[in-house]
Amino acid sequence: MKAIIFDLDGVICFTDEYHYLAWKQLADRLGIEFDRTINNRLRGVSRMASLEIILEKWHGEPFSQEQKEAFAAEKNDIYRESLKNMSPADLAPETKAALIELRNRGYKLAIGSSSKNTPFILGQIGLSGFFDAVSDGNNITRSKPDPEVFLKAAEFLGMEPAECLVVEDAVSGAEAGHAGGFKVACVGDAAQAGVGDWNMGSFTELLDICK
Ligand code: B16
Ligand code: MG
Repeated sequence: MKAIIFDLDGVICFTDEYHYLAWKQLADRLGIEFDRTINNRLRGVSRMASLEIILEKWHGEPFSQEQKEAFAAEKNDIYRESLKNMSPADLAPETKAALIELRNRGYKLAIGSSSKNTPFILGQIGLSGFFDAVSDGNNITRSKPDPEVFLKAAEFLGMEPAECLVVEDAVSGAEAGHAGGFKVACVGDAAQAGVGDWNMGSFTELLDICK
């Protein structure tokens, strides 16, 4: 392995709680049942696909595309307000140290995130310009579990999928990695589901996998 492609939300930083709270605020306003179990299905999934999952519990008249886009924008405004409070202190010191150690070991490092807010988040946590490549929601047309975001990251790095390890917290993200021909190391929800080639208890276990 020559490169590592990191998912952002749930791997490098914990914006997943902000996503949950923002969707919860929208769902409560619309009177739609939404809880943390449903929220787990939104991990790694694009904004509009997330909204469709939430609307499965809507039993009224179907919403128009225009209304759905307004709901997604409303959620994103709430979410972006929370992101404004993030700072480099939201990057765990052990995560930052592990990233630097992996770079020192000679690995190329990239981001593979479904989020269109990736550049803003990387800026907030002090990682703008740190990665060798960033593939995110702004350069893809198909969201995880489609492998497009990771294939683009490998392409930006000039590497083949077989040369890259994907690190993911979402089951949909692990599926995307495998569909693209990558090995996948999981943390969090995906590790608990046991869907990775490695299922880690913490991010720093990567230092044992990538010697
Ligand atoms: P945005 P990741 C994903 O980020 C999140 O896990 C998912 O919950 C979110 O809906 C998606 O980004 C899109 O985010 O609304 O900011 O474009 O895990 O792929 O880094
Ligand atoms: Mg994630």
